[in-house]
Order: sequence, then C-alpha cells, then structure tokens
Amino acid sequence: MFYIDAVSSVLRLNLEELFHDWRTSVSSCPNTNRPTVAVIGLGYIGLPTAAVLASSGASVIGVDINAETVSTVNQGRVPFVEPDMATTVAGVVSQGYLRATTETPHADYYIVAVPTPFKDGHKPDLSFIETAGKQIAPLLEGNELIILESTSPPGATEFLAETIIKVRPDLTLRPGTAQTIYFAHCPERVLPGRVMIELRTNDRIVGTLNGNAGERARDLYELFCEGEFLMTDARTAEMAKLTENAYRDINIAFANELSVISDGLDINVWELIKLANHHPRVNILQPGPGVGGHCIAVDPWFIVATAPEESSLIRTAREVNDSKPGYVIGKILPQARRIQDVQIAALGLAFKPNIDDLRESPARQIVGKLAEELPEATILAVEPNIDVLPPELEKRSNVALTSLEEAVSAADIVLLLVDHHEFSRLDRSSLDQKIVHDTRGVWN
Ligand code: SAJ
Repeated sequence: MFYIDAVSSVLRLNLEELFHDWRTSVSSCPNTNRPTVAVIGLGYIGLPTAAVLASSGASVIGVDINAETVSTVNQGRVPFVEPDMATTVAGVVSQGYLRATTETPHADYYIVAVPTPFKDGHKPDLSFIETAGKQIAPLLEGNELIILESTSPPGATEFLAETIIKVRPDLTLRPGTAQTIYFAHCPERVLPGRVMIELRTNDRIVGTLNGNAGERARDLYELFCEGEFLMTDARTAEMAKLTENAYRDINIAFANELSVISDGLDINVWELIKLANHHPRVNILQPGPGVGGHCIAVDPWFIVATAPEESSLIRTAREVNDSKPGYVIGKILPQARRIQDVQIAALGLAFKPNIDDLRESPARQIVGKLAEELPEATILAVEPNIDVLPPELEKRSNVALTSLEEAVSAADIVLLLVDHHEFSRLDRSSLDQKIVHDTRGVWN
C-alpha cells in the first residue's frame, strides 16, 4: 500500500481545465450545476473508476459496506495495489473531488460496481446488485441515470431496474416523464495491472435499457475515456462482456490441453506454441497452472447458466482450466513423497504476474493442497507482493512465507506458479540439483 500526500500542481491544473469541460458537457443535466456521481462498490473496478472520474473534474462519492475501505480512501490511501492508482486517489481525495462513505447518498449518476460471484452450481449470484438497487431506490427523485458496470448475466440490468421500481412504484422506466429513471449497462473491460491506463484508452460498450440512457452514460464516460463508444442495448452489452472472457478462457484451455498432451509426448509446449504462432492466422495463448482471478474463471459460467444446453464448448473450456491445478499437484506429489523431509519452494501465490490479487488463484489452491497432502513437507511460499499469507495457508504449520533466495536455496523441489518479474531474473545456476517445475515457461 502506498500513501502519497503530495499533489502535483500539474494535476491541479488539469483538474481545473477538465472541470471546465465537465461543466460544459453536463450543462444539460438537471438538478444542480455540478452533478454528482455515486460509485457503489469501491473494489478493483469501482475505486479506480471513482478516482479517474474524480480526476476528470466530477464530484464523486464512493460507497462501500466495508468501513475500513471507506476510512482508507478518505485518508487518501488505497486498500489494494494497482499501478498508478495510489497517486490519483491521494490527489483527488486531498482536493475534495472524491470522498467515501458507507451510506448511499443521493446522486445524479450512480455507477454500480459490486461483485457478481456465482453460488452453488455455478449460478450467478445477483444479491449484491439487488442490495445496491434497494439502497438507491428510496433516494431517487426522477431523471437519475443508473449504470450497471458489474459483469452480469444477460438480463441483470433489467433485474436492477425491476428491483428499484418494485421499491418505488411511483417511478417509471417509460422515457420522458419527470419520474423516469434511466438505466444503462457499461461493462468494465480493464485488465488488472493496467487498470488506470485501460480505463482511459479501451473502447467502451454502452448498452441502453431505456430512453437516452446510453447517450447519457457515454457523455459521462467521455470525461475520461478516449476510446471509441460502441452503442447497443443492455442485453447485448451484458453478453458481449461475457463473450470476451469466454473467448479468452477457451483459448487458454486450448493451451492448457496442449501442455498436458505435450507432457505425455515429451514435447516442450512453449516451443510448440511458439512455432505454431508463427503461422499468420494462429495465436495460441500460454498454458499455466490454471486460470484465476474473478473474471475469466467466473464469467463463462454465466453463459453456461443462461444457456446450459447450447454452451458445451464454453463449459468444457472451464472444466479443462479448472482441472489444471489438480494436474500440477498430481505431478508433484509422487516426487515429493520420495524425499524425506522434503522442502518445496512454491514461487507465486497471486492469480497472475506482478499484482497482489489472490482471488481464485490456482497457485494458492495448489499450495494449500500440497500442504494438506504432505504434512511432513515444508512449503516455502514466495510471494513478493504480500506481507501476510492468506488465512488458510497462514494457519498451516508447514507453510511459511519466505524470500526467494532462501526458498530456492533450501528447496528440493522448485515449483514456479506465477511469472512475477522477480522470478524471471533468478540466477538459473541456483536451480542446479533441484527438481524444477516451471508451470509458466519462465525459465524455458
Ligand atoms: N492466463 C493464462 N494464460 C494466458 C493468459 C492468462 O494462463 O495466456 C491466466 C492468468 O494467469 C490468470 C487468468 O488467466 O490466472 C486470467 O488472467 P488474464 O490476464 O487473462 O485476465 P484477467 O482476469 O486479469 O482480466 C480479464 C480481461 N479480459 C480479457 O482479456 C478478455 C480484462 O480485459 C477484463 O476486464 C477482466 O477479465 C474482467 O474484469 O472481466
């Protein structure tokens, strides 16, 4: 975590210029001269979005149920690592453009960026969207625009609208009345690790549910987004986001399947993919220990849940990727059991390189399972981006968070799970005499 209390005069100047543009661009908006934006959910998408909007001159109120997150943001600090976010948050909070609260306020615009996990049977859980809707509903006066950003199954924007209208039957979705509430879906498409750049540069899909909601959403996002705006209806926008992540999941599943096939044939899969990718119309992604994070490992299930009979390819890809951690564990266990008091260096716990995000991480899952299956072993976990092990590993007496040098030097088996840049710089001679499993092809 970083705390930068200095705000550059350059940022101040930009804010003033942009604030002028903002006022001009929203001059048609009702209520007040200076419309407010409430961002519901200060997580991996909500907080950077709130910060970027605020740095573009908007008056932003971030809302989160977690009082610690709210207090951290109000101190101008950030609750998780994302490159360049800390400076922006520090700047906009100190200038009063962003503040956080646990109480949903009235605003002219609402951006809902709450989690959409899945529950039993990989069914989407829309309860956070429902709660956000119920909290917003009593505050509405008419003509507000509510944008759903959370990745959602088709129909979720409609569900949010219905939730609100159920609480407030005096309001309507019919465009053009004083009681109309407008809804749009603008799925986020930013890559963790590049969020602050991609928020500004990615093209943006905008799906309208009613009236001119899409156009109004575009006007708001245009404050900071230089990408192209792609206008459609809410349902297509919801499905487009899921399609992008399912496409990537299927491509990674192909790479993971190739890696298992290659293993049995004694073929180096990294070389194989490199060769195939020289073909002008082939672009295979990279195999790994599995697919993690809260997006690609989750979103394709929303398509499967929506159309179970028609989505066999999407389901199979998910199953292939979900089976990869088990395959890695199956390779390590017999080797580890042959060595007395075996020490295993597990390099990386995050779900992808150079971030501290451990959500749905295959590396974390593999380390947990090894610790459980090998009670006599010592697992030396190396994760340069965290200070404390996640709770389920912390409580195990045979897992220790260790420095890279210490872990590699003590280990009988070195298992590389995440391609953090620290690991690619490792002196390869330190791996001599060790059993090495490089699941990411870093030392290939
Ligand atoms: N992975 C591989 N091999 C690869 C690429 C990725 O095994 O060749 C693994 C990663 O290690 C990680 C997982 O896949 O465990 C997902 O990582 P990622 O970098 O592919 O994607 P995310 O989950 O960080 O972000 C994705 C992005 N979607 C697409 O690229 C289509 C991002 O643009 C979305 O905004 C994000 O999901 C989201 O929020 O939905």
